[in-house]
Amino acid sequence: MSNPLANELDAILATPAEEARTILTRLGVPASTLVSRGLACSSPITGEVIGHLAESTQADVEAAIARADSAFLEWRQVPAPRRGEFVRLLGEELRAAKSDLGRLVTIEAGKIVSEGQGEVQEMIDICDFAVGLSRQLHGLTVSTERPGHRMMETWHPIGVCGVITAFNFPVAVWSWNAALAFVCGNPVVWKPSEKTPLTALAVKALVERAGKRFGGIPQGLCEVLIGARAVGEALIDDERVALVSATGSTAMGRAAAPRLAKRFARAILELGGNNAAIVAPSADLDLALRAIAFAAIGTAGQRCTTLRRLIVHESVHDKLLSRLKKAYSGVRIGDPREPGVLVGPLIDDPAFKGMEHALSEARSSGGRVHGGGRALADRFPDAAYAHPALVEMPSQTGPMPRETFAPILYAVRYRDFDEAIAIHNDVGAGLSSSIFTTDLREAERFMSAAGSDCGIANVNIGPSGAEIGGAFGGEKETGGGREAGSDAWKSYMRRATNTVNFSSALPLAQGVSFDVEA
Ligand code: UN1
Repeated sequence: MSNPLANELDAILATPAEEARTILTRLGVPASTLVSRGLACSSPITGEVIGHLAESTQADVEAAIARADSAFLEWRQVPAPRRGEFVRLLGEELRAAKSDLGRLVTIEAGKIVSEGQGEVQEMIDICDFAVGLSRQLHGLTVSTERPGHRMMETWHPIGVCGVITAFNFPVAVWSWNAALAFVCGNPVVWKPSEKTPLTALAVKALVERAGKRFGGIPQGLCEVLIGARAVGEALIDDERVALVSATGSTAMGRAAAPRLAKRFARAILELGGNNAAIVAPSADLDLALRAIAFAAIGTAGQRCTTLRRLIVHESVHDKLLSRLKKAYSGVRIGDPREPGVLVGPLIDDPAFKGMEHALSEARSSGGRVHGGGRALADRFPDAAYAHPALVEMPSQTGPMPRETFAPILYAVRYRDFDEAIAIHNDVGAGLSSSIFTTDLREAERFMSAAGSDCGIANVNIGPSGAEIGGAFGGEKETGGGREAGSDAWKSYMRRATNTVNFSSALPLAQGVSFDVEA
């Protein structure tokens, strides 16, 4: 059936591929970067190919790491506030390019316009944060037991930082790592997801612009590698890469972690989440409903912080679920560039199949599925649009304990608060969590040592949409890494403990005496 509004919009909007190419040129990516063979870059909006990129060969990886390694020798000597000035300029470039880069995120990752713009805003925010930090990379002085001595901690740049990012936050996650790495004195070698390499190249062009305005940055300070798993593995296994920050699935982290451990490299892992919200009897349901909808349906369920499990008190369960079903059925799915659309496409067909598989498993485990299934198949035959699904589960079984990277929200009932916490924590992942309650005791218990076991525990807001001021990451199968705010910068530096004797005696610690005749 033809939809007149959709047809009209089709006429106004250029195809994603046309738009992407125009934006890339405007952002300074040479047209010759797109070649006729190699890695196909497509837009999930229509499934059409935007262009191809030459994949980095082993020799390219080797050369990029070598350049980064020599950039390190230079960059670590630049005073940190001066390094901050470079990041300030990068923030300026991002401000100027926000609308274009955000649009490219929409085209390449499929998120709606305001989320694409929001992702670039997150980059700007972390740049601002890092600029301030560049004047506060502070150590401690520590009281020493030895007279005439001073003991202190000094923080030094750690070396080349490898950053592996996922398709769903194709640029922001790089910036959380890179802005800190740069001010901390480190070069960055970035392997973006092979599903979203164009946004990475656009960011690299902006880094180069900032570098020129800075008066030149060392060659190799910001490298981008194009390719899939083999490229990531080369980065992970290279002795010159001091730290690898990797965002992706728990399966990816399980493969990466032992390889990094084998060579004692530092790892910042930000892996799967299976985030839940507890909805207590006293919850403000109007507020909870809006928060739940954004957290579960937003970004088409493809955030690592997406809300995937609802644990609802039996007294409010039916009321909340019936309102949610209504919200789910009214949500507009479509081309994420169109105003009013709240749900864009899934990244690709395997993602849709994963969703279908989880839903059929939920059905066989006694779940009642509302929604789900393919959407807009006529209009976008080569893309993967899905109706978000709400699933009433008899208990936390079937697919519910694991993460499916799609818009599926499972709901179970609880009777008492301890039971809710037990269900909440009884999954492998430990990224983000929420409670909706107006009962102070419940809120505090949820955030206490005996409450949520996640890296993020929120009250009366959903689990997604974290801002950069707080350290971001989670426990258990989420990998334990922390990026962005708070004191996450310490991961990008090595700490030296320095003890200085300014006396002419040589007292030994712990009262040890060791007198040699000299
Ligand atoms: C991710 O999905 O990998 O908290 C990161 C949020 C965002 C970041 C998500 N600021 O939802």
